[in-house]
Parts: sequence; C-alpha cells; structure tokens
Amino acid sequence: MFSRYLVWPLSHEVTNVARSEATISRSGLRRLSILSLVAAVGCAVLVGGCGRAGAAAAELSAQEVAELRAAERSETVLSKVFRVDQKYRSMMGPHEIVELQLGSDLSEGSDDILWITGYRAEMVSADGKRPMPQEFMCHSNLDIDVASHQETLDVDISFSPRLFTLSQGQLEIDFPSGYGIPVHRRETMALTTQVLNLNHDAPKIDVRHRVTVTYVPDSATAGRMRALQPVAAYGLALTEGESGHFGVEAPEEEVHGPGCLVEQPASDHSYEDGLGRVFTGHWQVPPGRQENRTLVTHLMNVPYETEMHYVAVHLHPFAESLELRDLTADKVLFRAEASQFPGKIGLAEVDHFSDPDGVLVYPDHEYELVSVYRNTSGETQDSMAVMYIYLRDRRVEERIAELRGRGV
Ligand SMILES: [Cu+2]
Repeated sequence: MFSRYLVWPLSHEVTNVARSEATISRSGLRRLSILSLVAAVGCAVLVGGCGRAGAAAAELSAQEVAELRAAERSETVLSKVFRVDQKYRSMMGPHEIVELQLGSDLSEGSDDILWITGYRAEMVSADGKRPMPQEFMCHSNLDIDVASHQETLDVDISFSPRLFTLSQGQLEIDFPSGYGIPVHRRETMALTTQVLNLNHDAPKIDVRHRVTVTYVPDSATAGRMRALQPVAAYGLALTEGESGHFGVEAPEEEVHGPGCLVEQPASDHSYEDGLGRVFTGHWQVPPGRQENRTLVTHLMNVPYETEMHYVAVHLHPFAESLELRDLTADKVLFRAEASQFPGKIGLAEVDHFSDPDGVLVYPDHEYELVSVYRNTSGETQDSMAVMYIYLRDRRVEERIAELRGRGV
C-alpha cells in the first residue's frame, strides 16, 4: 500500500532537532537576528500580517504550554537488527520499512484526531538499550498514505507524504508548543530506517534504530493546537538538457535566479521536467568548494500567505551550509550551517529552524535554495540539499474544528 510513496522525490534521508521552546542551535543567535530583521520588514510591508502570525504562540500561557506537554504521549518503535559489516554510502545500506499506527490503546471516537508534536531517531545496540554511534544513521523517514490521510480527515487538500526525515546532524524534531501535524488514529504510516557506514572497512557491528513519535490526542488540547503541513524544498542539479529551472519554460534571471549546476548524478534518482531537461536531487561533488542554486518555488507550492514555523535540513557529509532565500523580497529566510565529525566522514551537527511566531511566506514570491559543499576528501562525494519546511495549515485547522463539532 505504500508504493505510492515512490512518487515522492526523496524516498530518502533526513534530519534532527533539540527539545526546547525557543530552539537555538549552534548558529541560533545569528539566525534569530536575521529573522528579527525579516520580521520587522515584513510588518512594515504587511500591516496586520505579523500580528496574526505572532498571535498563535502568544495565545498560549505558560500554564497552557505545560498542560499540552503533560498530555503528550509517545510511541517507540525498534527497527530490526542491522548487521553492519562493510562500508555503505548514503542510501546504499540495508533498510527496513514497517507500518506504524498511533494511539491504538485510545478510545474510538473522542480520541480519533491526534497531533504529532515530535519525532526522534537514535542508533542503539541489538538489545535496544545502549546508545550506539550516530555515524551509522543514514536516515529515518515517516510517511503517511496520502489517500488515507485525505479520507480519514475528510479533506480535499494535497499533502506531501513525507512527515519527517531525520539523518546525521539532527536526530530530533520538536515543534514549538501548540503546533503539530494532525493525523487520524486509523491512519497507518510507513516508517523507513536505513544504516550507513562511511568510515569502517569491516566493523561487524549490530545496530538498530529506535524511533519515537510524540503526539497529543485532540481531546486533551482544548482546541489550542495549530496545524503544520510539511513541504520539501530540495536542491537539484541538471544532468541532461539546456540549463534552466525545473519546469520553468522561460526563466528570467532577475526573477528566478541563475539556475542550478550542471553535474553528474550520484544515483539514478532523476526527474524530468517535461521541457526536455533531466534533473537529479542526488548529485556528485568533486573535490573543492561547490555552490548550487535551485529555484524551489514550485516545490514549496505555498498555497496562501502563511508562516513557516519549523525547518529540518538534510545534507550529506562535507556540506557547509544551506540557505533558503526569498528572491522576491531579496532576503535570507533561514541559513543552516553544518559541522563535520572530527577525524572521520560524517555530519556532527546541522542547524534547524524553530519559531512559534513564524516567518511569513507568500504564494506569489519566488524561493531559492543555495547549498555549499566543501569536499576535502580528495575524491568525488555524493550530495543532497533538502529543507523540510513546516507551514501553518489553516485549511486543516478549519476542517478539524468542523470534525470536532460533529463529535469526531
Ligand atoms: Cu541524502
């Protein structure tokens, strides 16, 4: 039943996070100053927009935040035991897909709507108890079945199936208090876990993933939750055809930016844009510095003026940074920096973005991703550049309010 996930461009890897209200990772202070500037300019241009955006979080008192936290439940899943006995590049290691359903012990009816508020993935020993090195983490993905999601929530809105991807550098996502992804208790999700080994020739190590999904039943939220919808913006490289942007027939550089790199694919994950061009989301990085720019407006597909409240970033080893730019407003919305494991190949830490007030995004703006890799290995490496962006989804909030009214 999950074969439809293959249409999702990145049947792939992921990101992580830290669990605190105002999440500030390594470069958080610098980022907050950028965002304050963006927010200030946004208010000047859009009277009322920032007031509404800020209200969502400001409505919650410390007491209400504490009540929501106290009502959180979690579901933990252990993958099978993976034997790591050779090197595996990104996406080439053993993997497993299992089905996951939340809240199976909850009562039918009043607890049918669940809000997913967090996701955590860690590598553990075969007995599931001891932590193991995170360098064996390739990724952990949680996907919904879109048709089932639409049917159970009774909405006619397009969703991306990928709810979360966690990979090296960020192994926990915790949304700002009061935000979550609503799912129906009857929905079955797909959990994919995969291992990686870039450093050891024949380690003979047994590891497994321990994945924890945190959620709150709607009945315990007093209607306070705000809905998030994930969208993925990912970098592309051109492998066939004339230069340009994916799916844009007559690009203008001032509006759409310069376009992505012409580069060799690192795997056969390619996408045709119907205009005679072939792109890949998984490309090669030769030794040295590489910068790639991709127009991601069509991938973000912002449905109306709304805010992004969380961004998780997926990069490969040797990545230096990934930036989301609003080309129309000529602003950096979020810049993530990555750090490498000392003395071996792998990402130690990748920044994420978390903000209860959010940053405004617009359906008529153009957006660009800028990735920078610095390959110091002396040989060609593979790369990806993805931002999993969580936008506030007011359409789903309205639908859930109606469902509550019907006693669902
Ligand atoms: Cu990847």
